[in-house]
Amino acid sequence: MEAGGGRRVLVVGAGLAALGAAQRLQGPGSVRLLEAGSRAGGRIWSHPFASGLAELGAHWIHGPSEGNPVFRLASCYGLLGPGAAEEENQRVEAGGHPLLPCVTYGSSGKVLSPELVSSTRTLFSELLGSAQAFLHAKELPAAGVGQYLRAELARLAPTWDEDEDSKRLRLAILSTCLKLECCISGTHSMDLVALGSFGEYTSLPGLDCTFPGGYSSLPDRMLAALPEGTILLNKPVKTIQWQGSFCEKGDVERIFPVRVECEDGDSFLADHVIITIPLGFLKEHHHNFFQPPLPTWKAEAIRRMGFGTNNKIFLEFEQPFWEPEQQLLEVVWEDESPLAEPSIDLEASWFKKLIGFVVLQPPEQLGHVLCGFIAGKEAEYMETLSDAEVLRTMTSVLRTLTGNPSLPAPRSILRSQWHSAPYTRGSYSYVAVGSSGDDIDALAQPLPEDASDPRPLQLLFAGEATHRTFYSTTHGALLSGWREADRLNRLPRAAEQQ
Ligand code: 6YU
Repeated sequence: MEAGGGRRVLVVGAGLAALGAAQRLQGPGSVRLLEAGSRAGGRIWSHPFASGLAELGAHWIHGPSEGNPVFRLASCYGLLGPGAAEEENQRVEAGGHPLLPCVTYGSSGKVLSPELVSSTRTLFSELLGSAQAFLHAKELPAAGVGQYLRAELARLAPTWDEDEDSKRLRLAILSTCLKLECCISGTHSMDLVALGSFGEYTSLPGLDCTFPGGYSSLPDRMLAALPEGTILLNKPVKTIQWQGSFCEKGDVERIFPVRVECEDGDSFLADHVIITIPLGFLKEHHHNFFQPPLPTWKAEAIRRMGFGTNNKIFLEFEQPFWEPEQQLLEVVWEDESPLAEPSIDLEASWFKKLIGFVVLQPPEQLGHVLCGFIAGKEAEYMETLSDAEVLRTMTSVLRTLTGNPSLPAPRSILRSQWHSAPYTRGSYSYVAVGSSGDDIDALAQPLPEDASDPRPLQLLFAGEATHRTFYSTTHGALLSGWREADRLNRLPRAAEQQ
């Protein structure tokens, strides 16, 4: 979008939704991004660690194939490795789950039988498939995905024809499967995820891939393509006044309906504002952030939707203790069962929520680095601990799992703290019990809601939480930004001149 006359558009945030919107806006006018933080990318954040980079936010392109705009854009910029575009990889259906060569450690210090692990995973993925089939069902057997899965397991477990030890281990493996699902959905418990909407999230085909030069290479390239000065960093927005009549000092002719005030006192006038801030921030601040406040239907959608925490813990080792072909080290606490109540003593057992570790590839470039995943209240509790405490706990967990009490401690640690991040307040959205895809659409609706308002589209809403089928992903975020830019691009010029 060219500078000069024409409509004035502000975009709040500089994550993928915001950059996508800025990239797509057309016609005369100006666009400016106001970002609270000191960098672009938002929940995409490649951070130096060990001898390479660690992804503190998004890790993979989920479903890298032609239908995925992040894949298309990244390929077009030449940011992906040679394997990503191979046709064979693009046809893989992983359903959002990492397909990596795996070893499963039990808490008794032994590696669990790959056959038992694999047959249990198959059972769990069949159950997940059946949970997704309730999308248009009139009646539901349970409100949450977790309750449904546990009821099914309680029904099935007595029919398993195996010894008590294998049954106990199978249930423990299923506990880990449930925790992995919490990481994927970004929730504390699958009991909080709405069963009726679970099938609405759509997986794209393709073997999940990473960015050899870091995920941040994508937002960096998108930003570099915008005119200089488009982005203002360290500019947290405090309030957005809309339905107003504001003018610049010395120019009473040009009236703007929106005024955006930043925490540092600076203010900006606009015809349109695209709001891409995370749902976690909106949940906490929308009451005072918008003046006048949001209509009740939108505020209620924000309240009902889910936004949880998924964190990563990176550990760098002098030497690997895992085999070169192993890319996922899974963790099973053998005394756990999805049929028993989980512990609520965070201090004593937060680390048991960790699902295991992905081995970062390639080690020649990145060093010997494990990336642990942990979701929910336990992930939030982990954020309150010091690096040294987390490193100590991880060392003790790994010594227990490997049965090696003298396993060398990691030489360094880095972890994400998305729940404490003031402008994010968590990791990504999910459809919570009591909510549905309609709430995602409500969040995406522009304001004012009256389509005949002479000053339409004052507030537009983008961001991962506004995409009905691709919420929680980078491609959902990018598409939402394009969607809102297209909405503005379609606005007749006459309406813009008001
Ligand atoms: C993906 C993946 N992935 C791991 C972890 C996280 C996320 N995601 P942004 O937040 O980027 O931008 C908003 C900006 O606004 C931000 O910069 C703020 O600073 C700014 N802001 C806020 N308030 C402001 C104010 N007041 N003033 C000014 N500015 C303000 N996605 O595709 N692959 O591997 C992962 C992962 C730890 C935290 C992820 C992944 C999610 C994406 O990172 C995320 O959706 C987008 O980056 C968001 O972009 P945005 O522009 O909307 O906001 C069945 C079913 C299950 C459903 N889930 C299945 C999918 C699972 C998702 N995968 C997750 C896994 C990982 C590992």
